[in-house]
Amino acid sequence: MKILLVNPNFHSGGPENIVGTLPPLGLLYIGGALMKGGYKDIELIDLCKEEDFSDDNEIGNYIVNKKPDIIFIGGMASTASLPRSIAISNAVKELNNEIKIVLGGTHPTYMYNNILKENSCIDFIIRGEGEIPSIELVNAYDNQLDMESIKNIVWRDKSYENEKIRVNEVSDQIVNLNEYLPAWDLINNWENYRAPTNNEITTTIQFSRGCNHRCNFCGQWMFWKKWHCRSTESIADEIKYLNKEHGVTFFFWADENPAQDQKKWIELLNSLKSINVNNEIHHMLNTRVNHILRDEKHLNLYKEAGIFAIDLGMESPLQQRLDYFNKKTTIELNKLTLDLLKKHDIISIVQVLAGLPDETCETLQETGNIFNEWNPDLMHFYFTTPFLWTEFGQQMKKYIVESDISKWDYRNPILKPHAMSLEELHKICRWLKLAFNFNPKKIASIIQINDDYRRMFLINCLIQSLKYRTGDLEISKYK
Ligand code: B12
Ligand code: SF4
Repeated sequence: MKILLVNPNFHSGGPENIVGTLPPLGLLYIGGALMKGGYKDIELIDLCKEEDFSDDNEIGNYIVNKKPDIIFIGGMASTASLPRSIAISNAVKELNNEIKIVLGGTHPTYMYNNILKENSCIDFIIRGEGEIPSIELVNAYDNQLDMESIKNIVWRDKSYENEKIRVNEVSDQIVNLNEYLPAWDLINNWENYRAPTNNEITTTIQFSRGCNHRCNFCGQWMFWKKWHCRSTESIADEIKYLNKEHGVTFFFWADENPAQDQKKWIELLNSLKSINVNNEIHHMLNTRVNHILRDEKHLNLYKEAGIFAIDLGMESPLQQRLDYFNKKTTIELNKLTLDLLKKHDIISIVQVLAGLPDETCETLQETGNIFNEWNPDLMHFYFTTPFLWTEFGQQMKKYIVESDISKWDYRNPILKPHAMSLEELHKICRWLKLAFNFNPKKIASIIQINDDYRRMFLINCLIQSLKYRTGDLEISKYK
């Protein structure tokens, strides 16, 4: 049984320009699970890195020549990359209709009905965490067993005259993250994964899945069902292995909320500190404002562990927005958090959500002014994106003006504000970001940073931010 894991070629710029396009961790977890299930003939095709194709037909040929029985396909940004997954699957099926194609990830987990109805090239969809259903599905296919008992899959029942889409029961089971590990050996060229900002070999890793918060625009908390993590030993061992065997020194954490359990988190930071003896390992992660404040007296430990930059989904400096998004924080606490990170020489990266229906030139200007005053090290302007499985997505349906989901990547406006055109929204956000990043005071303060690593990282981030400006690009799908 030959299995291919295919990461579709999709790029959207933004944070990719800072950390790079990293190994596709979701597919590597699926690969690890399938190997554990006894399937050894598995290959990863990362089309984000193998880019010498001129069209989908060439990609189809390349894949079909590898003679797979089953293909697992899915991009990390599962909404915006879906059209690429579908185009590649169509190209494969045109050449060989016998190959089975399985799709997974967040978007298919919720939008399975539309996807299967509209795309005959997809045979199966796996919903939620993919590890266990992937093993069960391949096993059932391999041994011609019934698909009915496999939880979390959606499939085409051909025993009906016109075929029926069957949606199997969803399991309550949560993956034991100590038992299922990514199949790192499937990566054949780690040199592909150097970050543009520091030229270090980079990867995503994951300690925990899920989040106990309930922000109204976010579907991640419901996707993972409940917060669960692996042992601190197992992730520390994985970091040691990746560093020693593959030279990885820059780790971008995939966790939504890694610090949720303070006891485990501090234990983990101590393990990370013990393996960061030469200060060569660099971690960048997302966390919440309340955890930075909670851990104030441990922020030196964060640094000793190798955490040099923290991404904060602050979303807005306007309290009514924070309340609407259900962020459960206040603007005062947000400001305090940025001050604390600055005091401890940890780079702060702030994500801002712009483009709600009530956005105006004034609210944008106020957002820019407040962030200029708060002075995080970096700021990303994202356009609020109404994924339909979220409460926010349901509320925003009537304001959606962009139906091409390849643009649902936070870099294109999807909702039309009442008081401004999409072009105005675009331009103002771009201008605010440029004015923020290239404020002479900011540049002067970056140049004065004593630490070479942080100074060069920030300078390179600014250079990269010029390369693709917010919402200004149409990157070719083949480049
Ligand atoms: C790390 C990360 C990045 C890194 C890149 C990592 C990389 N590999 O290149 C950076 C910062 C560069 C980045 C960029 C972007 N990202 Co991002 N990113 C993440 C993050 C934090 C972790 C992704 C991850 O590795 N998760 C861990 C793995 C194990 O989970 P998983 O991928 O979901 O996989 C599991 C299941 O979904 C399923 N599964 C997944 N794929 C498949 C496929 C098959 C066949 C099967 C059966 C199952 C299956 O099984 C897996 C194991 O259980 C997530 C949020 C999150 N915590 O997941 C956002 C997230 C994936 N990113 C998102 C977005 C929008 C983007 C960007 C478009 C933003 C932008 N404009 O730049 C770009 C797109 C870049 C690209 N080329 O696709 C969104 C996607 C939303 C959506 N509905 O599509 C997310 C969910 C963030 C969010 N909350 O909105 N990202
Ligand atoms: S804190 Fe982050 S991961 Fe958790 S619900 Fe809010 S946006 Fe989603």
